[in-house]
Amino acid sequence: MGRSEDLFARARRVIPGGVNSPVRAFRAVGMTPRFIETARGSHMTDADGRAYVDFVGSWGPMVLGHAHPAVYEAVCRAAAEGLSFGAATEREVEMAELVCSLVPSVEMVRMVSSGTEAVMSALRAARGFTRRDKIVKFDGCYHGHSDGLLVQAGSGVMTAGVPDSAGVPAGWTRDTLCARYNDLESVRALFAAYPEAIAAVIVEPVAANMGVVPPEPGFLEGLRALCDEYGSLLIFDEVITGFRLGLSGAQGYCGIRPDLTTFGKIIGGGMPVGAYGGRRDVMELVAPLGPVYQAGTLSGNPVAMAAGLCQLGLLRDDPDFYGRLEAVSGAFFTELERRLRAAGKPWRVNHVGSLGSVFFTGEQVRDYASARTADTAVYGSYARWMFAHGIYVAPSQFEAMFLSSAHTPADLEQALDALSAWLREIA
Ligand code: HOZ
Repeated sequence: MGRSEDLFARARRVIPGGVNSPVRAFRAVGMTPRFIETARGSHMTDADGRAYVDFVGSWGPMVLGHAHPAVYEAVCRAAAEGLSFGAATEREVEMAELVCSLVPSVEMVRMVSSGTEAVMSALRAARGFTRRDKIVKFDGCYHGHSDGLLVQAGSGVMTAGVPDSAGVPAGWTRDTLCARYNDLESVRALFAAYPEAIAAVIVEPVAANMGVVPPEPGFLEGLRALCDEYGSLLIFDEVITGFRLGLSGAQGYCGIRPDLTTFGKIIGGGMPVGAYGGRRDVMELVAPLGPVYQAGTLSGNPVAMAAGLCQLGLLRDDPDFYGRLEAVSGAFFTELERRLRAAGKPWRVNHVGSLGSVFFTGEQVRDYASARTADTAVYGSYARWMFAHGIYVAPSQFEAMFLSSAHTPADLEQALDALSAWLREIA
């Protein structure tokens, strides 16, 4: 038995399922989890000394690769000054100024510790502002694990094949309305049914938790118009897309201005950070300025702020960063799809910028229903092969592949060669 198996056996005795987050249990691909010891650049090494080219990147934040030397330095310097104060610091001001300067729709921003917290708090602000209770989310979009949002959620919930979570009282999801991604009519119908009750529409502007599903032309524009028509707020959950698709996230990429935006781990360079922000008149309702309460000792943690400031600063100071990353990623995903076609497979590759997914279905994937037509057994076969050949892909069909600026042409070739070898194996 290898060390990862040993560790997993120990873990299962004391941690539910042996892991601290369900997807990383690898159940969906019929494997035991890899226990990671180190990560540098585009590579990770597990407890058995096996090296992988990493296409998960801690689920997004490692856009510069793992342990970037400047980020590491910034973290060490900050740690030497103290790990947590539970008090205001200059770095938090710098971070807020930086985010507001990079994302035009964000006039004020509040730091929290995770994407889940960011979304939960943004919805509270939206409800406080509009004095309405209902929210609209989309089937297959994932917004963290707070009670009201575990309805037809993507990511781990979708991977486990359960529409909702046990332990969430029915009353807590009564005000959560579900619409279909890329289907404006389904949203319009909800507004028609509840014209004065919907506080906000929350959406992943590029869905990346049912695999990657791009918004179709007009979808985000239509959401903006409907929210304006009915006096609701539009919230972009940019936990995955923020600072990944560009300095102003998916909203800059797609040219839509939401009222509120949520960010996640990328804003902390991979450390536990989230943030929510947006219109000044909404954010001014947050305590202590207003009656919408939200707080946290670890919010704006000084070490996490140092990591995030350094990473965001590097991204800002390299004017062609996103252009280069997108060009390399686009070529990679296009070649991946070409190899599937050459092998006579109808499978689909959806991609936007440095995010992509191979869907093992012949259907065009544009929403939750079509994503669910993917053959998860084939995904399992593909993932096991990729891991065995040194490629760390998401251990679930319903997650994204993340490229970083640290991926070299040799890394990408290794992944493509592994895919080709698997296609020959299953031919
Ligand atoms: N829900 C995360 C991806 N969308 C997975 C988190 C993890 O397992 O670490």
